[in-house]
Amino acid sequence: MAQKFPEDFIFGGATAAYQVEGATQEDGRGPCVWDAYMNRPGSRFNADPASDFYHQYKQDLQLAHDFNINGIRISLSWTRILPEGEGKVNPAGIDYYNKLIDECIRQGVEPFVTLHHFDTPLKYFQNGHWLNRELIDKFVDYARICFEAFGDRVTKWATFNEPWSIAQNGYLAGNFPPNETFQIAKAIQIEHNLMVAHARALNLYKSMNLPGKIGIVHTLEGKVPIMDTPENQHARDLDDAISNRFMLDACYLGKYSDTTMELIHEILQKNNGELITEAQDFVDFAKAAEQIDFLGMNYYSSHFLQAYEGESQVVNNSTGEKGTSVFCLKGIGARVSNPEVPTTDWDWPIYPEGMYMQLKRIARDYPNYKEIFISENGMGYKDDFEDGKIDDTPRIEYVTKHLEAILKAIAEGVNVGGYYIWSLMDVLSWSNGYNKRYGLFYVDYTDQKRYPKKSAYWYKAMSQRRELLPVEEIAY
Ligand code: BGP
Repeated sequence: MAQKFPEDFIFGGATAAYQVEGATQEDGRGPCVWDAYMNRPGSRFNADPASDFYHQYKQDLQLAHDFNINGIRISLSWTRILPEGEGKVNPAGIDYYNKLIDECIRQGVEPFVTLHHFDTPLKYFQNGHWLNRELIDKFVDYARICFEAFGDRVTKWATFNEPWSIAQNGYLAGNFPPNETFQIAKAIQIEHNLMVAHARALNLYKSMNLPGKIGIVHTLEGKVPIMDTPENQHARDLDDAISNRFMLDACYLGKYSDTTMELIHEILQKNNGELITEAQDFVDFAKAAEQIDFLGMNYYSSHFLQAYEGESQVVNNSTGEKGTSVFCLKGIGARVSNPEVPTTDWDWPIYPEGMYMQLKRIARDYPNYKEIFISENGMGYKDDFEDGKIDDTPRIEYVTKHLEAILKAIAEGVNVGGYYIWSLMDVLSWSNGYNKRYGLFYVDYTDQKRYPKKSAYWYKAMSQRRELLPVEEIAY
């Protein structure tokens, strides 16, 4: 008999405020970093109206309900709640999220709420962003307001979405604001500061005796040596340390292990940088590591590492033109293509083994973890729309392989409580715009109509039967 997903497994869909809401100027919302960035001269796209979730949320939650989706990741827009980032609360912002959360519950779609999904208030971004430690306290103040307003009903909270993407994309690859490249020391400092903000918000939540659970969402990229030489393995370890291990240690060990710090110091030394920490940070880490309820794991892809001695160089593929990416970091390694592994049009290797490896690795290296949710996984694809139909079989195949990896890890004892496909409906992609689609529901951006893709019917049948289904079984 085919392996079943656990009884209470969540088949969810993921979104993020900035990528779906639109309405960036409505009802008193203040500016965040991405508003200024997306509206810069020469920008190819912006966030209005995105998927118009601000107005269409009832329709989207009805669809989620009808397609047997029992969980949704949403995030809160900091500047909808606090237009200035601090100070006066905007009642319209609180009102919107109250209505949204209530509607989720009414439709039986449990909300998994992230406090920060990349959209830092503009003012703080301009004032040093996460390099400025003052932002840590501002974040905790904002978190308190959210916990007080929504904590009676929200049962899953995440402090941050993908701290690594904030650091890597903004300060190494240069495809997120502030578009800096190769600032390796800054990236590591930002990771640390974000871990402090995470720990303090989590500890605050735990002191408030609210009924829900709290964790963090990390993107865990698989790292594999392209050929098994000691030099390539070391490049793998270095890339893994900066991308994954450094922050997992903070969240689950409550400190950075000696081996982790050796790797981080090696990277810093080769890039003439230093890491600044305060003694209290580690007190907060230790307390949070004891209390963290779950890890949200986003997984899309893995990197194949080759030893590299040269200067840093990065070329981002943000148009979907296959084979155009370059990613080499000084003191770390080169991410090279593996001819045996297929890629998406955006050069992301499709490598479900990497997901399995990361799940096992959490269970092995951080045995105090309680539960893991796959908080994002999915395939960016240029969907063909024909007479209201979208046959996205490649997406179904991609997701199938990843769900197989999850089932394998579950069978071997890893506690995975749910899967949130990225994305519920088509959304704005941060650096790729609107032609890179991920949704179960197609969005016609001209009139905001939704069309269930073949994958939506497949996902529904799977969620009903709690087992993987061959794509051929879906009549569409
Ligand atoms: C994750 C983010 C999401 C989402 C996804 C897909 O890193 O948490 O917000 O955008 O990646 O990425 P992209 O849109 O760049 O393809």
